[in-house]
Amino acid sequence: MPQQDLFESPDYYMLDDLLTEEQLMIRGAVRQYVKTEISPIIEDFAQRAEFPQHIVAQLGSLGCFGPTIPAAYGGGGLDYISYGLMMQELERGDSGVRSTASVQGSLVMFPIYAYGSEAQRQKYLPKLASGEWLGCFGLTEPNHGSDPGGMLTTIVDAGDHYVVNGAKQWISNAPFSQVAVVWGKNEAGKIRGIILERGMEGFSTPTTHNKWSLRASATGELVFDNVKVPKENLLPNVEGLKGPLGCLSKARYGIAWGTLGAAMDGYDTALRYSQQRVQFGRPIGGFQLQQKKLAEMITEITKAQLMVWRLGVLMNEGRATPAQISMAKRNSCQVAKDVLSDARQMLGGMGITGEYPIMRHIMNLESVITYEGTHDIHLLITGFDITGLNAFK
Ligand code: TGC
Ligand code: FAD
Repeated sequence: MPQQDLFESPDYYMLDDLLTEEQLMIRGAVRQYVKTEISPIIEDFAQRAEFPQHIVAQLGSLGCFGPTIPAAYGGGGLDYISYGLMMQELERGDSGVRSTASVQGSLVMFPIYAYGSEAQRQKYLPKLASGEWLGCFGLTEPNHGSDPGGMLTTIVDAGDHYVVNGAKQWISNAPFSQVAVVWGKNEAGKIRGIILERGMEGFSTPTTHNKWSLRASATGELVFDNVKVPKENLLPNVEGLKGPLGCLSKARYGIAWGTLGAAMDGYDTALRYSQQRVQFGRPIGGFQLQQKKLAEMITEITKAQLMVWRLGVLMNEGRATPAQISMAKRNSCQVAKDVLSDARQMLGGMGITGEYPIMRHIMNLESVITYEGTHDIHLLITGFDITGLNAFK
């Protein structure tokens, strides 16, 4: 059985002073939800590699889907720091839970809101916001991951409908989704987005098995075999790679906050363990080597907290650049990986068990550091931004 969830978030620089009453209340509500509904079940679901499908409705009623989408469409109408705090708390519970919310809010609801017709907004957004429907986002293909611009999926105009052909791989939520936002090329080679629904003939979502990471999140393929899609399902207001990349900016921002939640959980667990675990007649937290680990963990977490808070302010002002978001996503992933690796060592043998969340977080982060742009790709985005020289191709 996992330990009781006693999590307290570290706040070494009193950053809570920078948060509004509303933001603190939202964080508190999601934290409480994670303690009561996620922590008691998540280890078992991860061990069984099963998606806890019942959390979709719970996350919807808590307002975790599309928190920045206007309330008129079922969203929360909240600011970006509130959104970040929600992702932090969800990922503190499990990266897969945060993934479910990131995909639904930033990768499915956002494109329908930002690029969709009014009819599409009315039809899809309220059901996605409430969790009645789950959505997924199909960009990556078997032969085009970091280089999505080379995608082979096609969306061809067939008169009174479109025909979609191709395949997407590594798609979060796919096996349980009612709705898929899919990116493909038209006859002119231009990237367009289109909404597919479960049940369309020729559309299937096979599950991806044998993952050692994100085991409590469902991953699958999207296979399109001459799928006939109504004309009104095309997203009318965007063309080109900037469409899907614009969605990724929102999701990457959420991950920058989210992975810090996992890091905080590692630090909090290791700190508490070090005060209780006695070796050589003393709590191990009294040994210098363990204090070095804890001191470096809290230093890195504090630096990263400042970075994501400032990024949140820039997001709220509409001034954050994609490259700034890349930097924060990359940094938070690295901080989380380093903190959790040290935390695992501090727990000795107990660190590899499901009694504590550490090993599950470590495994999850191997996906998080890869999806939404790999660690290398985000470094190259920074390199391009500061030098003006493109090192991708
Ligand atoms: P490039 O020529 O640089 O850009 C094409 C157009 O896009 C614009 N753009 C952006 N727009 C908005 N937001 C961004 N973040 C943007 N980045 C670029 C750019 O200005 C340009 O616009 P325009 O008007 O000139 O056409 O494109 P490129 O082909 O050279 O590729 C650049 C690169 C490598 C950075 C990009 O393709 C990339 O980011 N690759 C990584 C792929 C990726 O992140 N895939 C994620 C798949 S989804 C996922 O992983 C979900 S996991 C979900 C979960 O479970 O949480
Ligand atoms: P590749 O692009 O083949 O990269 C392999 C290696 O080469 C990496 O280290 C990369 O950094 C490096 N590399 C590539 N290009 C360069 C370069 N120019 N210079 C230097 N190094 C380079 N995608 C979706 O569309 N929707 C989803 O919901 C989704 N969910 C996912 C869930 C999970 C669990 C995982 C693991 C992935 C998910 N993805 C999703 C896909 C994810 O975005 C891709 O895996 C990721 O973008 C990397 O693509 P790739 O796996 O094809 O790796």
